[in-house]
Amino acid sequence: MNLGNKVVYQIYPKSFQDTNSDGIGDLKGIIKHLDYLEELGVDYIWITPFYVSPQNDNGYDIADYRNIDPMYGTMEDFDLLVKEAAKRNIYLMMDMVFNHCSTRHEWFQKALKGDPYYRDFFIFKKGKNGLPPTNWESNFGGDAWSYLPETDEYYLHLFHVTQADLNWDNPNVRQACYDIVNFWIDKGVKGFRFDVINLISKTGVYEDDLTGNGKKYYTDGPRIHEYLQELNRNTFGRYDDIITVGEMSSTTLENSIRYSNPASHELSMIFSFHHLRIDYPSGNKWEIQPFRFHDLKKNLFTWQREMEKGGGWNALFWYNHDQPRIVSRIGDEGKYRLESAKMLATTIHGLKGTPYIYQGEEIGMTNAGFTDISQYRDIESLNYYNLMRRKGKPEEEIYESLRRKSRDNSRTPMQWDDSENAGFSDVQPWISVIPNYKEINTLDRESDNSIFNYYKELIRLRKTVPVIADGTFEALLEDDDRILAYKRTNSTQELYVFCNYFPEEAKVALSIPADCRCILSNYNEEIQPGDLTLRPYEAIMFLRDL
Ligand code: TEU
Ligand code: CA
Repeated sequence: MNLGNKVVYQIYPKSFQDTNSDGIGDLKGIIKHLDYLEELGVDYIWITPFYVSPQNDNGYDIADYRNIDPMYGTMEDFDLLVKEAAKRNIYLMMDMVFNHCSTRHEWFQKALKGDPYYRDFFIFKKGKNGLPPTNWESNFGGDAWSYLPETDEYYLHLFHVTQADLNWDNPNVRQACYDIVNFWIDKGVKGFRFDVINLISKTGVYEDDLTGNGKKYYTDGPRIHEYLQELNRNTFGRYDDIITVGEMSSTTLENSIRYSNPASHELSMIFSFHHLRIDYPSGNKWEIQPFRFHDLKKNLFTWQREMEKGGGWNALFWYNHDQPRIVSRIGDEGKYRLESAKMLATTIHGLKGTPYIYQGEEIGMTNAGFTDISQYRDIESLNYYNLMRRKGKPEEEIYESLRRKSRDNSRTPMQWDDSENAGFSDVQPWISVIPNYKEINTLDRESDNSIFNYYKELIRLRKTVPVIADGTFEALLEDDDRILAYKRTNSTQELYVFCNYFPEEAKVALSIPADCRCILSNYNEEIQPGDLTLRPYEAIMFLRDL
């Protein structure tokens, strides 16, 4: 399959479209907008978890992997969604959360009752002198272990206390996961996104991490490649029309190549997050630091170059449901919202890999702008707020971090139109709508100049200009302080991409061949390839036939 000309659209169902007036998005809401997605031109929709779940982590805490949470609809709705999407050449990518399951899952419930078969599905350990077995921290803050007085033991949870880690070293756990994947394949699913999948192989060493938070004892663990190959062999690897992507938390380049090189028979591609560490180099996401443009270029370019060299494949993205909106983060959500949103899109959609668009990105949605803790819903954000309050951090500083970094920034309702609640629901939504929906909404696609139409054009170009899908990558102007630029080449074409990341003008210190023609400009102009000076947040793509 040619992964280079596919585009994936990510849907956070809870915030996409409500159709039964409970303030929560649902599967019928996705069906309602399939024409919109077809108009945009995407090939796959990745829908974040909508299985039965107590929703402590908005569905990433799964209690039953084979049923739809009634809040989202029924299996009939799901079957209809698959069918209606396929009519529009759109296929479903399901989110598989196999590092952990909800403590409400029957596996964990049986384990708690002492059933030895299910006890071995999880990681139970004795404490040490009244303390947890190790000093590891949960990714959401606080201990990674919770105490069970009944048996005087702790269980491991790398995320929320209600998300118990599964023991992948147990072959029964692996088989149970493969059966789930096959269940969804039989239902017509053509893609899988595997949540934090590089954390499933623990080293088996349970000791204090004296230099970190425990990550080194479970990231890219000793049997990870073996497990992914086994997963591939037993499930999607039997078909040639299924795509997969692994969410690879803090992985290395070397492993990224192995995970996604077709010769390893693991996954089609991976999400790595190094290019998003650009405003928190320390690794503490709540820290507020200026955006480091050179770090962004260095990380993006390194991954482009090295993945190409090693035969790996990148999933290309700016953000998802765990990250703030990119236009607010490194673009300009005010005066240059249109220009900067299009410029950022140009960077991603010209690169080598498979682009992902997160719902609302295609209309330039902004961060939430919440001002009170009562508006936040995300478990990580609430944990952070409570922990910091306890530590005595000034409230203003906590709010500033949340305002910039909270995962809720990208989880507010999709802004469909300028009617009440942005057309998302006719009742008060589960999380507040951003008041700017009156100006920022999908009705903008009636204007040629809209961000939506620009994304549509980027997708069309990827499907019609072969060098975008298959060209090699070469960085240009690497030391430039304002411009991100690169070149893609195949046997018949050259593509040049120039992006100005700043509100000041930037002179392009490079001349490109005179027979280049401009195929895209975020200022809507036919730009000539001569001496170039980029205007604020300007982006240009030039094509040359060889
Ligand atoms: O995210 C994994 C992950 O690395 C993030 O949770 C990250 O630690 C956090 O967002 C930093 O702010 C995946 C899902 O995308 C996320 O929504 C889930 O909460 C998490 O796994 C647990 O399943
Ligand atoms: Ca609903």
